[in-house]
Amino acid sequence: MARQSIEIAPGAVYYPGYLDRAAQEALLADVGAAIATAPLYHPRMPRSGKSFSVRMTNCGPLGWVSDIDGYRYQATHPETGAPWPRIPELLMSAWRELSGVPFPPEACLVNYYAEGTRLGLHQDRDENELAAPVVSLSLGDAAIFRFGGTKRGEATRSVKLVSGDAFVFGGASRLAYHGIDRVLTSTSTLLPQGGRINLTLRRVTPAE
Ligand code: MD3
Ligand code: FE
Repeated sequence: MARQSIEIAPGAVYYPGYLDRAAQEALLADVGAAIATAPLYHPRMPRSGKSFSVRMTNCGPLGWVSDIDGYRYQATHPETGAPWPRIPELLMSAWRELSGVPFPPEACLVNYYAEGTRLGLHQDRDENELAAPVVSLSLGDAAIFRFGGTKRGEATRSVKLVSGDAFVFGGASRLAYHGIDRVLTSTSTLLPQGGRINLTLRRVTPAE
């Protein structure tokens, strides 16, 4: 299924066009079903309680949440109290194909970017199994992704992510700073309401 891969930095491998249009539509249907059970919500920043502009939900045994008390993984949706829905099989198979590790992911964070939404530069370090990469898939409108080093202030580069692209961040890139500068509105017809969905698969607890 993967046609091409480009290592943009050690451990950061880009698979442009990983999912064709039919696979994107199938995945979107699965994600829509997950969102119907586990609604998108606006997480809040620790301490300040300020809302993220990105809306989020999760699939899998664990989901990443953020509220005024901090960031953490938990087994239930913060608003409904229900367990997160299962990770769709299409994503489990993408993980098997791309992650390079023999154990399954535990969390799939679903980020929804409406027009004008950004995600500031940050590291993903709430996971206790940093030997596993983060596998990311993009659906819908394109976005400008920013990727830097493992220290704040190091040089960054921009990559345009389009619907169907996959990215794997492991090894020396697992703790790289990254963020979404902007969504390029009306660049995809996949989401009827527009905007962009990003799915990130993660291992949270130690595998052994
Ligand atoms: C590099 N999501 O959910 S995906 C996130 O498009 C997140 O929604 C962005 O950053 C999005 O935490 C970026 C690309 C990505 C995801 C995880 C990474 C890049 C990463 C983890 C480590 C290094
Ligand atoms: Fe991140």
